[in-house]
Amino acid sequence: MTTAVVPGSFDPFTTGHLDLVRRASALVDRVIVAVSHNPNKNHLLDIETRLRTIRDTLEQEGLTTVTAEALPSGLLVDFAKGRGATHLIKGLRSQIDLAYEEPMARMNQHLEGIDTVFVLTDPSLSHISSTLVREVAGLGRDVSDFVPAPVLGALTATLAKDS
Ligand code: COD
Repeated sequence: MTTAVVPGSFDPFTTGHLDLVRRASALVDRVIVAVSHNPNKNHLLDIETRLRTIRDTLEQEGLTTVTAEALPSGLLVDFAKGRGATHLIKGLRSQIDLAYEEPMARMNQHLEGIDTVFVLTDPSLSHISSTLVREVAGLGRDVSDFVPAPVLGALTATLAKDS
């Protein structure tokens, strides 16, 4: 059985992330969406909310070979190795993404022989990032084009609570 990890902050999980996960699930038998939690980072959605909304989305989309779990502190490759994964799968929106990802991919290959597979973003989704979704939603605009329905509910509730 082939297993790959799709890591990210997913704050929030967007339709771009969903496209990446769907395409990753066509490449391997099992995909683990690994949700990073950096205590020093000011996440909008807490880790429990991100996991719940990702799991609800996966269920809604019928992505039965994909699971989501929190990424423990430590090296991503150690987590991947521990789960029996042979590859990381990441999305590439632009040359900027590639420049950021390349040294990490090389380091992960060196450390544990785990290769990173890059999936080119669907051009119709390449402008979608968690950062911009947070910004647009925070300024009161509808972001239902950019996030799956379970995420939209949690995002709206969190922003209403914070305002
Ligand atoms: N369409 C398709 N894919 C997309 C889109 C989109 N519109 N938007 C984002 N993506 C992809 C990204 O390219 C990425 O592959 C993934 O979705 C997740 O995106 P984000 O923004 O949630 O994730 P990031 O950039 O915050 O990454 C967090 C990671 C934990 C993945 C990263 O920091 C990482 O790999 N850390 C490694 C830690 C480590 O072990 N370091 C030491 C050795 S390298």
